[in-house]
Amino acid sequence: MQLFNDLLQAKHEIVKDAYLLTGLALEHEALILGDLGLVIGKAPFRHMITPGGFIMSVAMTNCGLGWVTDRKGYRYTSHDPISNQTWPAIPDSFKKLARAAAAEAGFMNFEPDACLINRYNIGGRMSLHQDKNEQDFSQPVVSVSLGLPAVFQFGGFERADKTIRIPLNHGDVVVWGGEARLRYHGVLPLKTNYHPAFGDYRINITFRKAG
Ligand code: MD3
Ligand code: FE
Repeated sequence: MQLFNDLLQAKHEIVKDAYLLTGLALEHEALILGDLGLVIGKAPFRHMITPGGFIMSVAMTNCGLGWVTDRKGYRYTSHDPISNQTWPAIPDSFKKLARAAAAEAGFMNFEPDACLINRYNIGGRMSLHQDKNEQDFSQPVVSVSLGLPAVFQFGGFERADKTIRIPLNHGDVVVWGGEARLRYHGVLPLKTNYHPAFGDYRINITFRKAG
């Protein structure tokens, strides 16, 4: 299966300090899928509530430290509020992919402690936002796309700044660090589609240093 993956792999600089690494997750796919199944067996996907009271269209779960939202606000927690157990540990296969991707983009020794897993169904979307619940903006964010394709929106440092659209496919990895770390970004509504392994879902796994 891996014979041709290197032909699909390429590195594109989107803007300064933001890189699209096409196909990078493909060589890690079997291990990632196995470990993803173990994580969601312990911490199932759920639709969280925004501080404003809206149900998110994207279903989420976590491993390591977990990003949560409810009427009280956005934050990172050590425990899953549904099970009251600690979130599952970040699997070694996930850490290995995150470190390899960060290094490929020039961010050495990335040690993520938080991993958010987003599940989009058809029509699922994420409106423009900044990721700013983390302690240390000097560390990059690594984002792994699996399953259905999506169009990512990438903007500036203010919500009203112009955005560009970047198609993201199964196996693509994006690394955002340095000056790109606080750019606005979002995901346009998923189009009707079918992926052989993921059916009508897109999964996005993001790695961060939150603590
Ligand atoms: C650009 N998720 O969970 S991460 C999120 O496809 C989120 O589910 C997206 O945005 C998704 O917060 C993809 C993309 C991402 C993450 C951090 C960034 C883009 C970024 C930080 C700065 C700039
Ligand atoms: Fe984000």
